[in-house]
Amino acid sequence: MDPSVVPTQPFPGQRPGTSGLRKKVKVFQQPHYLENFVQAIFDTRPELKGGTLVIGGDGRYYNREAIQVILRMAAANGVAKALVGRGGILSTPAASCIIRKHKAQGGIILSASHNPGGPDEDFGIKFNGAAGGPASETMTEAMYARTQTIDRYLILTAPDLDLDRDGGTRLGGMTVEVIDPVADYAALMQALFDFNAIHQLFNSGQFRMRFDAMHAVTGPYAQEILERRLGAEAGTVMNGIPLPDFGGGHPDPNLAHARELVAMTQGPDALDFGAASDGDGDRNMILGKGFFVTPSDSLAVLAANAHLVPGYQAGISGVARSMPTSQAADRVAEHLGVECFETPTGWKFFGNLLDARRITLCGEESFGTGSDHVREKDGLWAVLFWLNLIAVRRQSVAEIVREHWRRFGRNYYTRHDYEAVDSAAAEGLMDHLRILLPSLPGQSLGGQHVAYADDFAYTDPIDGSRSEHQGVRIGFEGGSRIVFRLSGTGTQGATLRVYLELYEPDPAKQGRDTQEVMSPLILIARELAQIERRTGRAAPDVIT
Ligand code: VG1
Ligand code: CO
Repeated sequence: MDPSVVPTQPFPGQRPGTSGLRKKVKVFQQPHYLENFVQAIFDTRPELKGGTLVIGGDGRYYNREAIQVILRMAAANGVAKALVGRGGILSTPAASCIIRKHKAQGGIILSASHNPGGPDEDFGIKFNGAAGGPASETMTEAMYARTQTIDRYLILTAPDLDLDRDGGTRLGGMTVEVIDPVADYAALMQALFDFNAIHQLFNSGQFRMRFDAMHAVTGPYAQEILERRLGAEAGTVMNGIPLPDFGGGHPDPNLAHARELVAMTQGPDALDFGAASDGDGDRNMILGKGFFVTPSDSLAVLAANAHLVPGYQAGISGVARSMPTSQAADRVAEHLGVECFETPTGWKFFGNLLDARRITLCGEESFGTGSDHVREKDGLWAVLFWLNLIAVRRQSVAEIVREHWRRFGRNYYTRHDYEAVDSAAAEGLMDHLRILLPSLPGQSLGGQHVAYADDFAYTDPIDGSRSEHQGVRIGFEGGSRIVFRLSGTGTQGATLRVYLELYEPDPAKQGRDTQEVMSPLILIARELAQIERRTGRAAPDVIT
């Protein structure tokens, strides 16, 4: 089984986006396409030679085929040991946990997260480093540069391995160990949260919940943790079997795509608690009885209550949020007297702050919350955190959040997405906004005074690296904000994201409908960016 050296040629466009390289399955299926990118990982991460590599994915279409190729390439590139999740399954947070626990040099995760799966849908691949977190921009730029000059890759000729049985085998000079994808992760959750308290909550007869795994990777994790270890009744986990096409849906836990679950938390027979996770298990949505918790509020509530949970009893060292995430967490940080950081969109920007222990909790408005327990956002972790809080505080989700608003004020928040817009039109819209920026401060838009307007740039406080053009921010006096940016995870045209935030300190005005409260800001955003004229869209495709 000598490694073959296969001649190849560069493909254009193998630059990782917000979270890895995402393309249509058909693009990945072209001869040499996957191989080129994987070889670029091995060529730019020399520590993998002689090291341990974790491999797994969200179970989507092409997951198993890709893993077999990556294993043969890992062996040919001198990796000493590969740890693979049984059935090729590893959620993103579990992969991060396993990299850290087994002191691996890195991991390759196959996922396009919340994007649909299937032969005509999306696939993705990302590399995580030894700390367990997504590759930094410096690393992904090096990989991209390598893909542009690549002329060969190394691969063994060998039959497919059986990935469905735990245990070790050899592939050339490499050991392959098929591991339980859930065990290490479940043990970590048990170390962080008060499982007895949650167990009692589930058995109180006073609490009904459902967890929607959306036919994606968290099914087996949620069944083990919620149903088996915590004693939730059978059937608590819905859509619990990972399917290659996620049952035909978008495995995206939000009000638009998790409709069935949302409906179960409404009406006379409403559940007390509903939660969902995405394709690769790193996102979460939290619902109470007739109540939706915005991810921005969720981060703020977790920060304010962290001391009630065993894993964070000693308090938190700091908080970070992505720039478009609402400023609700900032107010909590100020109250606690801890640092608060505003980073560009994408989990990779939290890694340095977590490693340096400057922050304990972090989150994004896009249904991502996490902590220093791993280096990825973590869907089930957030769900368990909420369950732990409910068990300890003996209050409903709505009571906990409303009390939070009374104390800190409410940051009304919504995001409007315009999907698959013509790329040139979307770029033109952003250019138009950038040109307007210098003239905006001091102006009045729709009766609101612009306090600042800029194109967000970030200097990492730990390594000094700089990231520019991370989104256009317009801040108003009083704390309202409008943010515009283009998505870095889509695979078709461009997606324009418009993020809107309005601060309301008065408890008497905190119970209003979000879209109604936001309507003046929405109008300002649409007019300022000339959304309809430039994109041809009169309304957003998805509102969250
Ligand atoms: C989106 C979200 C971002 C998140 C990223 C990856 O990126 O906005 O907050 O980190 O997805 O999440 P973008 O560039 O499309 O806005 V996941 O769950 O896809 O790994
Ligand atoms: Co995800």
